[in-house]
Amino acid sequence: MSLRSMLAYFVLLCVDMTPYQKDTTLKSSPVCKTFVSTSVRKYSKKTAAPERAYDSDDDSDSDDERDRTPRRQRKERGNSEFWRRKMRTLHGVMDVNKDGVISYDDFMLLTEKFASLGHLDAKAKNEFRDIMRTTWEQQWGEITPYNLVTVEQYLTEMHHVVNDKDLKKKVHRFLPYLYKAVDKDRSGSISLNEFKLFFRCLGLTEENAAVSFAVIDKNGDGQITLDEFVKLGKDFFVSEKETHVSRMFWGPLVDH
Ligand SMILES: [Ca+2]
Ligand SMILES: [Ca+2]
Repeated sequence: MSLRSMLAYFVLLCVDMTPYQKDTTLKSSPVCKTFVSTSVRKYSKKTAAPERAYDSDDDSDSDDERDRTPRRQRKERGNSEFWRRKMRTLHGVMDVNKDGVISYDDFMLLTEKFASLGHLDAKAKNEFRDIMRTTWEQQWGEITPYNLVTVEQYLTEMHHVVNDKDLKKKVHRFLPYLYKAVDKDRSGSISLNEFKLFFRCLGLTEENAAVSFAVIDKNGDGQITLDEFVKLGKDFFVSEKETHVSRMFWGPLVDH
């Protein structure tokens, strides 16, 4: 018997024995164990469903994990102080004029800042304004002077959203619009300079922008794609893991 056929025989033996491993001494063979576990891993890899575009890689709060958890064991989301800090941070960032509420005025002020700091011409400015209007409507609904969102309202609303199966899927729907607005030169990707300009308009520093950019640009190619932007932006809303990098999406978190 050649060495190759001996090896093949041994491998077959390992596979054949796996259902009976409990009763054999072969189960403790490290070679066999390694082979079997590698095969299982390879098999799982091949047959696993493709990763859902915007689901987190390492976020234990992912939909998949929750779907496998019996209903009675599921924990309500959005009760941790960490999650509340994140939402207060985003509220503060979106409140561009810092009057304590998010309103359409904030979005128009952001448009003005972006247009003037980014030297947008009239056409580009109009496009930016249209995108910001759509972004507002997607996230906040009606454009009226009475549509003002306080921090407490925002926390209550977002708590409801992340605990509602259907609403949670839409939590990130404004992000593609925002992405389009930040992609100033319409190249289809966001450069560090575009991102810095965006952060500057939100009252954040270039250093804040560089940190957030680095974590959002997951493949490190120096450009943020729509997928990278939406994926991490969605994780910001749904993850309760303090170690998850999505916490840096909107700059440093407020203290309390
Ligand atoms: Ca405001
Ligand atoms: Ca990238």
